[in-house]
Amino acid sequence: MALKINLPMICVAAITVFLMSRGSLADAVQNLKDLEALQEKEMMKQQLNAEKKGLRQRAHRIVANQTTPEDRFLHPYMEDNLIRDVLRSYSSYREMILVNGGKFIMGTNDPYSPTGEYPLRHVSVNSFYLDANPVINADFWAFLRVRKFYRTESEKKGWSWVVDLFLSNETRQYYSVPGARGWAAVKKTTWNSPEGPDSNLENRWKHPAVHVSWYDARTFCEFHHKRLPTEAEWEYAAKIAVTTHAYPWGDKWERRRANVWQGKWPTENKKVDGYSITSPVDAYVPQNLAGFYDMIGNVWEWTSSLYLERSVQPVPQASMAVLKGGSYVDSVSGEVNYVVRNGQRMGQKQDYTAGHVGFRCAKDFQTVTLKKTTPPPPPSKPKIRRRFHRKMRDEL
Ligand SMILES: [Ca+2]
Repeated sequence: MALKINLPMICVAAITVFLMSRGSLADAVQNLKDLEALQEKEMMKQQLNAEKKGLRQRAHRIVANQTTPEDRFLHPYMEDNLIRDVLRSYSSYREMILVNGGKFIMGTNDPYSPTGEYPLRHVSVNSFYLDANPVINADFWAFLRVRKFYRTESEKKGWSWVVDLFLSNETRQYYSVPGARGWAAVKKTTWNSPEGPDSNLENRWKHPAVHVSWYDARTFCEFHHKRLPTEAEWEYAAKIAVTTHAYPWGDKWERRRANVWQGKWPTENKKVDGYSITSPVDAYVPQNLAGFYDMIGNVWEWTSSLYLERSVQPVPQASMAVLKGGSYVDSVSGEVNYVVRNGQRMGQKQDYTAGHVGFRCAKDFQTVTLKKTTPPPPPSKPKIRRRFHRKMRDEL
């Protein structure tokens, strides 16, 4: 019986043998995907470099709103979560933005400025890194888990300032002492019980850490090999794309850009912006082109600068530090507490703690210089074995 030769079968067999000899098809597809990913990464790198060259006076990164679904985050109160797992799940909240140094205009022409902003002047800052958002509760929790014996200022004092409107009836009756202008000094209030002993941080891990003093903020930053920004650095970063304008995005107030107070202080909070107390640090889109979140509104932020009444004869007030940005208890018009704007400032003692004060960290920019690689020494010349040559010559 003659064997029928089927041509397609031979082709399939040949290809199969070929593929078997070169690895499986799946491997080949995977290799291709890897290569494409590598190419894409390279292209992004080139694009970023091009952007850097075009944005010399601005920051290097432009960020879109990157709100992540809540279920992707690990919550510290769950006992079996290790610190590193919690930190990893909140890693996008620890980004720093490189700000290229330069000059900008700071201050006002009003010699009687109540916030001491006089005079109007040119200020220059060196390049530096600044946190893209205020430090969040999850990171502060992790810091205190590592520094187990560190006690925050409000824990040491045993109380902190809270807006009276946010207290429960029980806390108001048994734990609080009324203060001025709608505030109350509340016992057992600290970073993880922000409105008194019956409050907690549930659903607030992405909110800024509050009830932290200047000392607490400085200790946290130093723990992460960072530092607090100066007032000039903070304001330069806020104004990075708009120079002298009132808000990080321009001159005109825009709704849903910052968490401030709407309503009659201190008894009414309409929360038109969606939040009555603090808000997640990425609740709104970044406030400027550089990608900074929550520069104005939400919480005041500590700086490393001393609070100076800049009158004609500046008088340093050594026991106070500058806070920037305004908070959820401040307003656009100034009818309620401070006017929220880029240049706004407040002075508080370094041990001051309250529910509307947080911070973000900065870091020096150091130019990375590549190490000079020394070229390998030239190959040494082969030693001439004279005796051998002499012998060879003799033989010849
Ligand atoms: Ca609000």
